[in-house]
Amino acid sequence: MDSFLPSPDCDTISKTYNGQIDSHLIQKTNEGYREILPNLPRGKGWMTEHLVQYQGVWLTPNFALKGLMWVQDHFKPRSTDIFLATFPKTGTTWLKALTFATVNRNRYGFADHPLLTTVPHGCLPFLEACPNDLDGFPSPRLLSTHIPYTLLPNSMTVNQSCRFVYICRDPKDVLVSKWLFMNKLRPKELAPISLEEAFELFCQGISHYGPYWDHVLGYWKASLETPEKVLFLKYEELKEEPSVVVKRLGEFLGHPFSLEEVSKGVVEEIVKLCSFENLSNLEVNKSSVLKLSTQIIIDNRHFFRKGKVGDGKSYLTDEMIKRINEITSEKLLGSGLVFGS
Ligand code: PAP
Repeated sequence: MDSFLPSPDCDTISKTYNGQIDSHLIQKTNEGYREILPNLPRGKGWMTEHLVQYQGVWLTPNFALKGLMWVQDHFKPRSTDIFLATFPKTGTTWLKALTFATVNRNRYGFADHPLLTTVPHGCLPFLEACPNDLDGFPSPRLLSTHIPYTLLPNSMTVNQSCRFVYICRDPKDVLVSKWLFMNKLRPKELAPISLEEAFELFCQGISHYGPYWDHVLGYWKASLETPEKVLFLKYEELKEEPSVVVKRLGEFLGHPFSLEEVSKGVVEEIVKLCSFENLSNLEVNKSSVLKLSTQIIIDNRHFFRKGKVGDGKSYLTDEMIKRINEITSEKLLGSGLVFGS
């Protein structure tokens, strides 16, 4: 299994989107992008000055929009592809670590595992961040994406048997995690965004890849319609019973844990390796950076804050909690999906 691809995302995307790699397809995407950009609705940005709305979803006007357009126009999926799909701050880093460790468990020992020296984002790249590299990746490709299910091209969702693992999280925790994270990344020239402002924007759906509830529902419905293709997980369940969820993950990905592995404690080893306590204390995750583009360089430590369920509530007023709970109940009504209180 050759899924370990040390962080090709970063440099490639920046060169690509800055036009230094001469590619006909990228040029075509860039042309389409320049044509549509001026006419897109704008909203206040969390990390960038503003976000733009494209096909109903709010995106950063450069990186995310171009990435989505490229995927829709030119990405060539393979039937063996596995995508980790997430809305930002719902558990991407954790899910990447668990998936990478599960799929590659016969390849690496726990004592010298790549996750001990590489941030999970470096082990499992973003689909929309590395357009030029993907064709050269060996199968099965393990990729991640923030793109809502409903915006993915049919080539990924209908025509191929690609598999998706989606993780969602209580919106209050997502909002607060996102607000704190984005303010760390927000350029100094822009005033920090207040929690009140972030709350309003989030409730209106104006946040990266938002509205949040639409994102969740897209994958939720797909998981009900095609459970063999879409595994739907909750951060809270993963926190509560990590071993149970990791076994489900292994099963779904076609790498079920044998009885022998279970009795030897392999599942627990994976859970321990990928735990917040372990990952957040590793040197690489305390002091190195992830280079997503020439402009976007993120300290790895920002991906690990508290890793707790329910922490969002300690930042929000009772009124805010009430309102976000009401929006959630309304949006999810009849879907069969519920979040905690
Ligand atoms: P991203 O979208 O920027 O990749 P993502 O990994 O989805 O972020 O979410 C980050 C959240 O997951 C953080 O939550 P917090 O702000 O509420 O603390 C982060 O702490 C948490 N997280 C990261 N790694 C783990 C882990 N191994 N176990 C549990 N939670 C984790």
